[in-house]
Amino acid sequence: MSFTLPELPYAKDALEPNIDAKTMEIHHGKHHAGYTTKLNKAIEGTDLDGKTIENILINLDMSNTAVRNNGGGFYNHRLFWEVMSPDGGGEPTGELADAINAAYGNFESFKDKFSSAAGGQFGSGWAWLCVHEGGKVEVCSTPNQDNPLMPKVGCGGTPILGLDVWEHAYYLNYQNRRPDYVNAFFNVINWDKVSALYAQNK
Ligand code: MN3
Repeated sequence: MSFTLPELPYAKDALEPNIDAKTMEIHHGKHHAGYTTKLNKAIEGTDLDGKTIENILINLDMSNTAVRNNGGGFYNHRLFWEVMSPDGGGEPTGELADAINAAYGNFESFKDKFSSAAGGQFGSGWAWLCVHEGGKVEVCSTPNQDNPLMPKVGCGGTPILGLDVWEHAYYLNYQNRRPDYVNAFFNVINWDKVSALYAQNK
């Protein structure tokens, strides 16, 4: 069994002006495709072949850089596409909103915390909102294609929202203005999807 590049759940220009079509095209069609191909190559013929990506990452040997980088890249981007929508933005409701308020006081404070994690990640990496068993949520960031599913990485838990802060994710449209890109991301967050992931993984 090998992993397949998932289709984007919307047209590549659907997130404009927040994320431009050219960036989406290269990011999905080149970067995510590249991680997928290299992941398949890295696991072919090993005992990881046939396992789910979650199982591979949770039990990862962190010294296996090919699986760490490309398995992370495969999983991270798949989540990233899913948690955005042209109908996104606004604020979460229901039990996810309750969990965010319990952890950070209110939505604005959460947004500040998440934006700081995204802005403060030196070099390439990701910002995350994760859920722990029991339902507590936590924000963190990780370098490169690492993610909190991996052993002793970031805040642990299961990622339910992820933001790619590699320059390839924003440089065409935003150049060095990462904070503007982070702010624009909040206009397209698919809170219905994030809430569903919260409910599935709490
Ligand atoms: Mn990327």
